[in-house]
Amino acid sequence: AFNGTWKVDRSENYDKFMEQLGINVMKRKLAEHDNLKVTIEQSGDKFHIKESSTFRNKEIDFTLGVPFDYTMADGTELTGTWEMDGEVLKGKFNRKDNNKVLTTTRTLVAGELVQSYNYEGVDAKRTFKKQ
Ligand code: MYR
Repeated sequence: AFNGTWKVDRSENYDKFMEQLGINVMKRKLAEHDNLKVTIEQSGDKFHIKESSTFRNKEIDFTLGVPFDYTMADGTELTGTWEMDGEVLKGKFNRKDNNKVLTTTRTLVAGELVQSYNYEGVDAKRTFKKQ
């Protein structure tokens, strides 16, 4: 059900979230307009993700429950795991530089893909429309 190409439509509190991550104001301004597009191909518990934005194009493979490394667009390295909880994808990642936890979820709401983010007490949300 997550399969498809999803284009970011709107963000909530994303600037505050990035600020909490320590991303400087110039990068945050650019990131607000990153035109993020995520293509998700799921087969069983394996996912292939194509991420495209004004920053980069990147492909990621992971298996539910199996830890993997991911580098954020600002260069921050994470390691962690996605798991499925009912209809919700739940991700728990640790920053490699300070070991702090970043959690994220993906869920389908009324035909849109909603991704939530939390880092050190700050929540954000980005909503994607199917292309
Ligand atoms: C994926 O499933 O798309 C790959 C793994 C994603 C890991 C967590 C993503 C957190 C992204 C935070 C963006 C911070 C702003 C630069």
